[in-house]
Amino acid sequence: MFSKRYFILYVLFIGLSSIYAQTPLLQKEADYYTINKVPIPEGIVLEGGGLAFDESGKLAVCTRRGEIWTIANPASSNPTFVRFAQGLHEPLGLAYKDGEYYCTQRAELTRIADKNGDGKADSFRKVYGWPLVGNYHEYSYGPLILPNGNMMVTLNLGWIGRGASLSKWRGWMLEITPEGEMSPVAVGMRSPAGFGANAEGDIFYTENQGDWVGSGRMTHIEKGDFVGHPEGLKWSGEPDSPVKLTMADISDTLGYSLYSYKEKHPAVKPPSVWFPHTLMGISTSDVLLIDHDKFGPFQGQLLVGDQGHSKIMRVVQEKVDGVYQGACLPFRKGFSSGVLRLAWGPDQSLYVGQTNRGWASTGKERYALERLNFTGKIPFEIQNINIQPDGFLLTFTEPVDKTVAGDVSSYSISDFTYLYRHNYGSPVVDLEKRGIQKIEVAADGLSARLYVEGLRLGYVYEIKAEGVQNSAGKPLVHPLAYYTLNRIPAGEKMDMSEHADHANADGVNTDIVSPKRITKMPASWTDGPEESVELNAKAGMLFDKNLITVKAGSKVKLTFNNPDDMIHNLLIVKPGTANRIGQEAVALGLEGQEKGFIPDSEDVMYHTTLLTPNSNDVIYFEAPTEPGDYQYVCTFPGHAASMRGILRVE
Ligand SMILES: [Cu+2]
Repeated sequence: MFSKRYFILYVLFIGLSSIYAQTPLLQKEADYYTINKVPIPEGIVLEGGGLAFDESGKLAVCTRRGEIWTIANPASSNPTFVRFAQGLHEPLGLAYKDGEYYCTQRAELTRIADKNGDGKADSFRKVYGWPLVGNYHEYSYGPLILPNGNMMVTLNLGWIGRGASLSKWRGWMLEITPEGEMSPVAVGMRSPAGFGANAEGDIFYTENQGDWVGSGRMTHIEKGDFVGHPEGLKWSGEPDSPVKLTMADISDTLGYSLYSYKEKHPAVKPPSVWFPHTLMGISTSDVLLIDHDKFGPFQGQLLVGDQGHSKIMRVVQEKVDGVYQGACLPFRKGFSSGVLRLAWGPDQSLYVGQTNRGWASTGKERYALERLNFTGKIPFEIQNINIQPDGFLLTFTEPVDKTVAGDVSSYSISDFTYLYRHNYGSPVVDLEKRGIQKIEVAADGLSARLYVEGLRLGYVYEIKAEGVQNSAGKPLVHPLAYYTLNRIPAGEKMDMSEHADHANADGVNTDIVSPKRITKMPASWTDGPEESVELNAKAGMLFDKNLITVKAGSKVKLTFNNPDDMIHNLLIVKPGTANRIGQEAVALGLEGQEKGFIPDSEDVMYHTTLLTPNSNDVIYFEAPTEPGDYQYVCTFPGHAASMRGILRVE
């Protein structure tokens, strides 16, 4: 629903974004957060599997080589390392509580203490154990200690060319009491290397791209959830399983997103945040709440590590109708090795445990321990993103220049989703560039509300704000976010009356002359049409039918009514071409209205004219002789994503 003015801005915006892409406008992350090495003495291979501070401020690091090192004065230039324990089986998580360490080895959760006070562990007690078959990929993580003292651990799937649950509870999150009683919590995990709680105490785990996992993601875990990988369902028949789904319930349904699978099985839990593969990171790791105000203007938000990209991302979330969703944003890159573990130090700086053994990382060192310190200078960032009934509200850490922040050419928005299938990863699918219909900048300059029509549930929204500047003319440090949409709140929508295209909008060509639009029944159809079909436009950029079936080669009369308050058209296109034709229609730019948004393409078989509100068009055509799922689509800019259906030729 673009006015002429918006068309001009849209074209401008396409031009500007390519200029921005070439200009080094990004401010330096290091001006706000500095990375500082904790010097590791020669001979210690500190592949940081887990980090935990005791009450004295001493840091303990468990390593993938089976040691635990305590580090006194880790913020000093000469910290003291003591080997506290050794001989553990690749511990990948460490926690500290009441004078004892809790460490997850491959096959058990272990309680470790120094009883005689000599600085070295002398007490090792199994809290709970689980079987292993010895597959290299059977990693175990945790524990996360809950406020009630119970502990959460997660068990990685094995790998045999695909994720496989080769021993009991692989692919699960388990809750274990200090007395060693275990209850399975949730299943469907593949490589759950990171998990943590938010400010409300809700638990989130991160997943890496892989089989059945289209891209990195973070999912809110509640008892009884199935989060996507079917292998762990091998154990759902166990008497204490809270999940009733079976492996047979999950089939490889190409082209179907995890979000839409939820409609089949309510136990399916789609992620609260997708981390688009390569665009944001490639291997999500630890999750840590920013639980204090000494780390910049992001208290209450989450930090998520990325092993392969040697960086840390920031996550903002909100709960809509009881369901979490939110966005990931870049935060700080440039660590020396693969970022695996995060922990707050006593000085409220962030300690980052790193390793890249087995998985190469951007930071080339084999292992590292670094601190991230806030310089005290507030970065100009997107502070938060909140869903609106009709778009997004972006909040900034500093007042913006209201003129540029109110200009649609300062932003670009696209949406897409991922396939849910057995294959390793998913391409970005169903990508659409979305128009922004209107922007309202708050009087204080601290937020901007972006109106985006036709939001799609289960999709990821790439939001770029490359043109936004603060009052000093500086751009955002990171003008990029990916928002995962699970719910749209009810509520009053923005008044669009000034911007709506009403009937008889000028410049609309309502009588397109084209050989693909036959508006009079051909004289040769002496017995009339063989099939008559009728379609209506529906509010919300939809057709009233998603499927129409006709016989191959039949003579069809198609009536398209537009009782809606927007302008629409209808194109019948070859199978699988609706996305591209929709994009080509947008690319017509200023010519679009004159051409009825009908791209000059062989893939467009038939079409109507552009229909203003309360008008209709009747076209006659012969159905293709080749059976198949042809598509019909409205190519008015911004509509093609949702306004489409299948013309099934049998
Ligand atoms: Cu339309």
